[in-house]
Amino acid sequence: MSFETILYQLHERAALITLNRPDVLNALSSALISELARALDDAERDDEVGAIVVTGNQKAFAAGADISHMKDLDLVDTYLGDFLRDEAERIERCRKPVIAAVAGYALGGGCELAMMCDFIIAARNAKFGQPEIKLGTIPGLGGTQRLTRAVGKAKAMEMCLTGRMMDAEEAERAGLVTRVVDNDALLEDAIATANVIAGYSRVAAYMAKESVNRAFETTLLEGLRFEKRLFHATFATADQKEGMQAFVDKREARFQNR
Ligand code: DAK
Repeated sequence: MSFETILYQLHERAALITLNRPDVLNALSSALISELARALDDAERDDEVGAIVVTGNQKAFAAGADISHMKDLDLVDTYLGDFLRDEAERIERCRKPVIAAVAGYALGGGCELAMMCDFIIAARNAKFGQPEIKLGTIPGLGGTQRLTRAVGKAKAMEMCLTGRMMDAEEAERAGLVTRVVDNDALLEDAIATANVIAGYSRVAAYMAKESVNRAFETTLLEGLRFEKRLFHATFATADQKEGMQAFVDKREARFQNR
C-alpha cells in the first residue's frame, strides 16, 4: 500500500491512519479523502485489524476542506461532482470501530471528519470549530447535524453562526470528546484504546457499535427492541460462551470472533 497524503501503519491489532499534508494543516484535498477511503477499505479487509485510529499531527487534525481548491467551484461542480462527499463518508460505513485522535485544529470538514468517527479522544491543545460562515458558506459534511446531536442546539448554533472555536476542555464538558489527554500521550492512548477494543469479540463490538448508532436514528422504543434482539443474538456466538466461561473460570477470555 503506498499513499502520498496519508500514512498507514499497524500497531498490533490497531490500524493507524495519519492525515499527512502538514504544510496546509492537513487540508482535505480530493486526493487525501480518496486515500483515506482506500486505507479504510484496507483496514476493514484486514482480518488482523480490530479497530482503527485516524489522526493528524500536533498542529492540526485537519483545518477543513482545501479552500484553495474549493474557492473556484460552482454549484454544478459541487452538486454533480458530489464534492468530497461519497469518499469522505466512507468512515461512517466502517463496521470496525474508528477512533479520532485529535490534536490541534479540527475545523470545518476536519471537525466533521472527526465527528464521523465513533468517538474522539482529544489532546489538550485540540480546537474544534465550524468556521464556514467566515467563508460565506455553511458546514456541508454533517457539521450542523452531528455537532448539534453531540453538544446540543445552543452551542452548535453559536459555533456555526459565529465560527468560534471550542477548546478541548469545553469539548469534553459539552460531550463532543470522550476524554482529554496530554498532547504527547494522545497517540499512545488512542492506539491502546483501539487494541483494547480489538481484543474483544468482533461480533460483539460490531453489534455494540450498531446499537449505539441506532439510538440516533430511531425512537427509544424501537432502539430498545433493536438492542434486545442483538443481545439475544450474542447468545448464538461462541464468543459469548467463552466470555462467560472465562469469567467463571477466573481467566482471560480468548475470543475467536465466532
Ligand atoms: N485549505 C487550504 N489551505 C489551508 C487551510 C484550508 N482549509 N487551512 C490552512 N491552510 C494553509 C494556509 O493557507 C497556510 O498555507 P501557506 O500560506 O503556508 O501556503 C498553511 O495552511 C498554514 O496555515 P496558516 O498560516 O493560516 O496557520 P495559522 O496558524 O496562522 O492559522 C488556522 C491556523 C487553522 C486558524 C487557519 O489556517 C485557518 O483559519 N484555516 C482555515 C480554516 C477553515 O476555514 N476551515 C473550514 C474550511 S471549509 C462538503 C465537504 C466538505 C466541506 C463542505 C462540504 N460536501 C461534501 C458537500 C468542508 C468545508 C470546509 O472545511
